[in-house]
Amino acid sequence: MGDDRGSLVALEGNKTIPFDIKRVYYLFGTAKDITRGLHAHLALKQVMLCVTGSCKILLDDGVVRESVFLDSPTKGLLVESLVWREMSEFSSDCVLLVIASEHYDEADYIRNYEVFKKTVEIDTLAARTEKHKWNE
Ligand code: T46
Repeated sequence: MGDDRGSLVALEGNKTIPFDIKRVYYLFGTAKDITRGLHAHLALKQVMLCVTGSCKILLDDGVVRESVFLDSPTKGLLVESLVWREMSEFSSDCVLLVIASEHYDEADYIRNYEVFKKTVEIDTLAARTEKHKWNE
């Protein structure tokens, strides 16, 4: 949305943001050579956007690793649960806004990559077993 006064972006739970919003936080003042994240979440879903500046987000679902460059306040990235994320290449003016589906809970974090891979394997196997049951 915008007019000759400037631009406006509205973020609404269960509309533009595809879940109930429980928490909003933002990262700023991160040095260019720093990598943050390096974890996945068991249940948490988030939408990330750079309200100013830019940064790179690497996403890894246990099979595919893909990088996305967030460089516009009109670009939002939905990160589902069980996705490993690494944020890097922060511009000096970067403010990374994160809209989260859950309150902060350290028990929801997987901070070890090998544990993450095992968790994805178990989750995939459980989903396949469930599907198989329905097909019987
Ligand atoms: C994520 C990325 C994008 C809190 O106390 N409350 C909070 O809501 C958050 C997010 C963090 N913290 C504490 C936990 C740590 O002691 O703040 C400290 C820094 O958190 P962390 O090392 O997890 O920061 P990042 O930048 O690596 O990751 C954060 C989020 O934690 C994470 O969910 O997806 O930003």
